[in-house]
Amino acid sequence: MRLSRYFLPVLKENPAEAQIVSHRLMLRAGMIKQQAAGIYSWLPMGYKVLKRIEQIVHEEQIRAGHIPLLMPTLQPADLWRESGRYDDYGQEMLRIKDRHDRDMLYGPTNEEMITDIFRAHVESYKSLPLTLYHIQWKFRDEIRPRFGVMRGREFLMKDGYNFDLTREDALHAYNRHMVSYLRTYERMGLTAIPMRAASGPIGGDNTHEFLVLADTGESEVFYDAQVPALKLGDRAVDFDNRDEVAAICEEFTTLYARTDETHDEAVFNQIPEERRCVGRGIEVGQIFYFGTKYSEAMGATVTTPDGKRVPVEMGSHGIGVSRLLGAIIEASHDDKGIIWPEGVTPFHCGIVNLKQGDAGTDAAGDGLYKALTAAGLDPLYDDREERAGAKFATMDLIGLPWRITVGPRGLGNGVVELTSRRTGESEEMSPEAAVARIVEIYAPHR
Ligand code: 5CA
Repeated sequence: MRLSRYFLPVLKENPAEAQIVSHRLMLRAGMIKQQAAGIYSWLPMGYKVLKRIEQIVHEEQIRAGHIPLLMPTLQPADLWRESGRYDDYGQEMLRIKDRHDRDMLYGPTNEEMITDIFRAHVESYKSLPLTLYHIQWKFRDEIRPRFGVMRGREFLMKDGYNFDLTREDALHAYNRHMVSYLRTYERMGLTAIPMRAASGPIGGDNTHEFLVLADTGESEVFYDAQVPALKLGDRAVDFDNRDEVAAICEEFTTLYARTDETHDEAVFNQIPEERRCVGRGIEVGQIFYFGTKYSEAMGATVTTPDGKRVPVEMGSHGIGVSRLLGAIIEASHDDKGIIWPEGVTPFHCGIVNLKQGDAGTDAAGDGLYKALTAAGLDPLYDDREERAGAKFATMDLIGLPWRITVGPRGLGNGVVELTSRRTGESEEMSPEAAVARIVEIYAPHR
């Protein structure tokens, strides 16, 4: 994309309404625009990052054997009357009437609807195990929407639902989600720690939240200092292998890590004092096992191998897709702006032309742009008639991890400059070598 033709409405001033750095930077970098409390338009660059995050979520869900579908945002109230949650959900649920005076709602989650789909189409244990998921907008009429996309009213969630014959099978699905989430967050450059949590309105007795450590997080967290160092890395995981998946979950959940809801001071105090950490975290996902809570209420049953009919075992699993943009920025920024991890960056690399209008630099900038594009990458070429300082400030603000700077002086020596946004370090090299380096950097991310 050529910046001269793009729509990147950056703000010079700090927006007064933003209390935390991620909200401030998303507004300043022209990624979102508020339309009502907790409701945002996703401007082109924000939308691009949202799509990159969605793509990673899809890839990791599919890797774990889960199947995508798409359910609507609007739901009939009657489904929720069946589960008993229509009255329980309270004022967080946005209730709507259609022209026939029928009660509808904007879905805050989809346990009821997915159970309805299941009972309409599945009869036998032979169709199990089954995990269906979607990435769809949700609405929760939060009492205090704040921090931009972090606590919105309308927000994008990946929600998945497993259907299994036995409790053991459902617990394997739970573990499978835990492991696939670990890789999902790691690909986004995040350390998200699974912490034992409380289940709230979803229900069930087994649940973990995934928390990204950040001072601006809404949850208080207590953990062993060794936990954040745990990494899944590029281990190949066989998601059908129960023991292997369970062993990984054990590795990640044995050391102490809990939210304030489940914190136990006595157990915490058994950790050596120098390893006891108290901090704050952003909840970027949660997994639940709730057994037959919805299937019993809604009559979702399957036949067993010996011909009985039993309610199907279930769990649900959510990732806060739009919240993740805020969480990633909270975890990765400096005083100049955002620093995108390679896995989610809106553009792979920026190209700054220091002397727009000069035949030599224009040709070199165009050449780099074409070469990167031809290599399947997505560069952002700052070809505006602007001062160098303004161009650098924009690049630093929007946070592309790599920048190639093209100027007449370097070109005189046959070189351009490749700069890392994270370290600020620059290296001179030929334009061809710079392209080759960017291609190499992104190879693991494609
Ligand atoms: N049905 C279950 C799992 S699919 C469920 O709704 N879980 S949840 O309530 O924990 O939501 C899943 C994730 O959505 C949360 O971990 C959080 O990251 C995100 N989320 C929840 N509320 C909001 C909100 N108001 N704004 C942005 N993200 C949110």
